[in-house]
Amino acid sequence: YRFTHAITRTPADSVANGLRAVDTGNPDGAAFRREHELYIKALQEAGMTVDVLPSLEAYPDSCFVEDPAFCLPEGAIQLRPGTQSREGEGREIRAALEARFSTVVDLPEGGHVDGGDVLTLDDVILIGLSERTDRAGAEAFAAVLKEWGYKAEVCETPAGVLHFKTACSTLGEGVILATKVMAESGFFGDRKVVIVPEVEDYAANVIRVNDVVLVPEGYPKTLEAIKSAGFATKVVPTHEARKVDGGLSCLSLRF
Ligand code: CIR
Repeated sequence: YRFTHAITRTPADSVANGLRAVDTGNPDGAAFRREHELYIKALQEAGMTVDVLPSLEAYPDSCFVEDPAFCLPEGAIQLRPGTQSREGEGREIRAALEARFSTVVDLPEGGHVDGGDVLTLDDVILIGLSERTDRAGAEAFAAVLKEWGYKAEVCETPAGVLHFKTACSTLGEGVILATKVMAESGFFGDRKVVIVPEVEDYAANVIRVNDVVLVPEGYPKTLEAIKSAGFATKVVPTHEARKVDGGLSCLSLRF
């Protein structure tokens, strides 16, 4: 969670057609862009240099740049998102990865991985199988990570959760934030887990950036739980992103 850089992409007006599990109304492009600016500002205030890529109308979900790539100090991996309308987003983000990394590799052919299914902990990288991430993709991805010297484990994302990280995040210092279902999954061994109060499940997706945890606006119980666990927080609005199942982590690649 010590980062110097982030890659983001401006939301397009076509985000109104973004994918969602439950329809609660379309996000508005202009309102989303205003929230996105506050998000970028929060990353900058946390000490990061933020690349802002231009919006892509052809890809309604393309502001969720976390899904088509994964970044580590050793290099970046161009992924293959596991839903047809997003598959081309990997190609679209390639140049931005190459501008920041000397090593950029492709997820080996065959499977699919969404970056939203990848949780980086201090000692292991967890890859959640989901509607988007299949076993072939997860295993090929784990093999690349192992080549780069990381421990990687494949786990089963609980049913009804879009992405593994929709329901959990790293707070840093060995502490995880997770929904009750995720906390009871056994994936986290004996690590310390702060549990998200049940009515606030959406707030399980936070990001630790350097000294601060960014928390979505409107989840006071989760905010309090994170503060009580000893973390500095900053609240960021994600009301538009939420309408298309997006959260704080999805909106950037951090490295
Ligand atoms: C999608 O369904 O792909 C987008 N509407 C939301 C992606 C959220 N990304 C993430 O959780 N990493």
